[in-house]
Amino acid sequence: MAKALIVIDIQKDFCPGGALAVPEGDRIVPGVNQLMTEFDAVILTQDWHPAGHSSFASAHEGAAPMSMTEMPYGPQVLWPDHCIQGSHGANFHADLTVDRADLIIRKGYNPAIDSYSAFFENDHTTPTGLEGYLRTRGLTQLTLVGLALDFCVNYSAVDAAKLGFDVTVRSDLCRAIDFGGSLAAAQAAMGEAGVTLV
Ligand code: VGL
Ligand code: ZN
Repeated sequence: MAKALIVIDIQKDFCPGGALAVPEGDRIVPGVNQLMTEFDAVILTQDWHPAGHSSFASAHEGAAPMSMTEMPYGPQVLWPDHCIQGSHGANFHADLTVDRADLIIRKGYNPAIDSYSAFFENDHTTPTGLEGYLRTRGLTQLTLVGLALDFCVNYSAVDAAKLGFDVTVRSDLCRAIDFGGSLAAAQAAMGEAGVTLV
């Protein structure tokens, strides 16, 4: 049984000054770097959208950022443009120890579907391939950290638990957007799925 640290979306656009800044998003970087030394494998995820992505408010006429829409796969928050492939804001935070990563998995590249989870797109069926990578390497104990606790960390943790992995979320090494009750809903969803929140 090997242990993997999964570091969710610690990118410039999710840190103060970025396009979709998570309050104090940058504060977790030193602790995450330090935690990397305790794991058999370190995996980074990178939100990676094409320009004009369907999760951007700018792609929907008259829609304001942070409003809701209905997609064929369910309700979707419309975000400000962020993490556009190859852009400055899509880069990892400059102080994150990227060299320690065995795998960098990108998500959100499908123009028609958002992907909060590191395991499945928001249709909850299209896989990213991460499950197969973890299973073939025997990485069954997962610890998740990163941004944002109430969106990508939450969706990733719930999917991992449903897939049968042993999942811990280090909430001290996460920060939340906390929009419209999203943090409380995320905490409840993770608890229900059997995720250990510490
Ligand atoms: C995220 C909103 C949109 C996240 C990504 O990393 O939590 N949130 N895209
Ligand atoms: Zn995104």
